[in-house]
Amino acid sequence: PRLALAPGAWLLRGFALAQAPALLAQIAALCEQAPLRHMVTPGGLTMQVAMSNCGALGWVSDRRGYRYQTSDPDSGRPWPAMPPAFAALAQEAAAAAGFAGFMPDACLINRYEPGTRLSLHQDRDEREHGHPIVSVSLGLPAVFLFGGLTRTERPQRLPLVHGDVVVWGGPARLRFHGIAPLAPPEPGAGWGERFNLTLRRAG
Ligand code: MD5
Ligand code: FE
Repeated sequence: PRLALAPGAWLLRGFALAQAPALLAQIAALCEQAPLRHMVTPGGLTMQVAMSNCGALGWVSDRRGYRYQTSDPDSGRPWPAMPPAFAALAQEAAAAAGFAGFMPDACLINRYEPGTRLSLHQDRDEREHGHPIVSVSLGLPAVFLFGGLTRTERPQRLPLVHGDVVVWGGPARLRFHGIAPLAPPEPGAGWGERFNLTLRRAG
């Protein structure tokens, strides 16, 4: 069942639930090849979210700016290949939201610990903005901040839980968005952190 959040934005609740254990195992293996790290923004701030990438292109930030590149700046090696299951999941989710033929070439792996936030921003480092972005939530829940096309529009708050997939395309592709500070786990939660996979056509 798909829920329209806004024109071009579709929430597929639980779409990745069956594959979630396999996705988490693949994330752990990828992060042995290309460890999670806290990147620095062009303004000199260290990001709270820890990041890595897989696929032909990976998103990086440093004092010189934001960009996609084929190698991991920490090791100089190419990013690990994107697991076929990641690309297949992204393609199926995009198709369910009406974007047939989505072929991601970049997967950003975001890790949020309790207290971690991601401030309001737009995703505009990709070569073309005509492709959707597929976002997979795993582990601890988060409150997604879904803003407008200007920074000043007050964001809507959308809870995202383990297994949720959101497809951001068309007119939603350039909306401002962020993540509110992650709440500490409820007693008995199965996880201590949230992972988000963000699958894109960057090149
Ligand atoms: C997250 N990550 O939950 C989010 C999921 C990022 C990032 O924001 O840049 O790594 S992607 C959410 C997204 C992407 C593109 C457009 C919109 C949302 N949107 O229109 O709201 O860690
Ligand atoms: Fe973003």
